[in-house]
Amino acid sequence: MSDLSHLETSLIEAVNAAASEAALEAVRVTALGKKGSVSELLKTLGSMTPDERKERGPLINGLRDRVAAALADRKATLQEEALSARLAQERADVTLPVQEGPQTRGRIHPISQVIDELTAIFADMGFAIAEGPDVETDFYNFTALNFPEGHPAREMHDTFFFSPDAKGERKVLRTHTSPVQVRTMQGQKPPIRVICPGRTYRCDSDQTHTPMFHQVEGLVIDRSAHFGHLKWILEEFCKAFFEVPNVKMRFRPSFFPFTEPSAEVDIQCARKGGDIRFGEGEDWLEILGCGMVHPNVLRNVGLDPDEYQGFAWGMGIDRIAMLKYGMPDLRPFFEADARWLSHYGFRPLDLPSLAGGLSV
Ligand code: 2NL
Repeated sequence: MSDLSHLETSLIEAVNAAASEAALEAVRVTALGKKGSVSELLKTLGSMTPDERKERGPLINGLRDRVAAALADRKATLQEEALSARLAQERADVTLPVQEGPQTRGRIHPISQVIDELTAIFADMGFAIAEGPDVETDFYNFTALNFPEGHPAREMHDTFFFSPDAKGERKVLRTHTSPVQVRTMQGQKPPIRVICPGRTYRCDSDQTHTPMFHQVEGLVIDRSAHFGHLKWILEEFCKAFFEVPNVKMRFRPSFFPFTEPSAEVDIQCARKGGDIRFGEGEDWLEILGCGMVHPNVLRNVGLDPDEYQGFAWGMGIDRIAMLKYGMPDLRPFFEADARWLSHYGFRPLDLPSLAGGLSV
């Protein structure tokens, strides 16, 4: 028996001396592996007499169980020590800001943001959104809007013309969103209250003009819609959009072929340094054009000017976006520069609403 207890002592010592899981595995193989010392002892049981086996069996099995238990113990201890060492070394600073993942890194372009803001404001006043094609016929872009054939106003628009088609018709890239309102008036009966935001095109490119830009136009047609309603709507819009409690507005007589009378509208502002603020100060800034829909336009869409009247207005989205969000240059709007967008863009889940704030 002393040979067994001798073996046990030396194996247990080796187990407890193992300094790593790899060293411990080596000890396990020398004892319990296929050719291990304990396994070899177990093999001898087969050739013993029943009496011998009765005596040696429990001793050898006991030895195997105690060695296996010591191995398991040591393994647990080594794993615990390794974990404590890692925990002591790898520290997480829970006060660090959470890194932005791809889901939150995306940004809404300022033009999309401003269109969402316009939509929230005018939807609250009962307006619907209307859209139409970018490629238009001469009729929808000009003729229906009271531009006479060959009238110089057609040249004023720096129109992009397509080559004439088989029928000799020359399509255009729309120079304003007014064709959408013409289609709306043809397609539904008054009362009509729509705004039409969208892309517009003019062959013009410099510091303050890009060949593609964005416009929003509004249109109201009813039996008694008048200039007083127009002024109220524009005033409410300016207060809501620029997020100020009051703003003075100035209506100057102007000319558009599609409205009569027509006006250009300035809003009160204060210029301090490079900064501009609305609803205060003594300066004026032009932001839109408007007027009463010309009787010829009503006739062109099949409405009787003696029964119906209305008003319309139009303004540049890019321009009011620059004014509101202090962007000095128009060109980066269309350069798809991710650094510019991460600076001037908006978080995708901060949807503008009148209740929650337009630009929080
Ligand atoms: C401007 C001026 C304006 C309109 C657009 C319009 C549309 C129809 C009938 C009558 Cl269908 N008018 N639109 C009216 C006045 C001015 O835009 O300076 N835009 C940037």
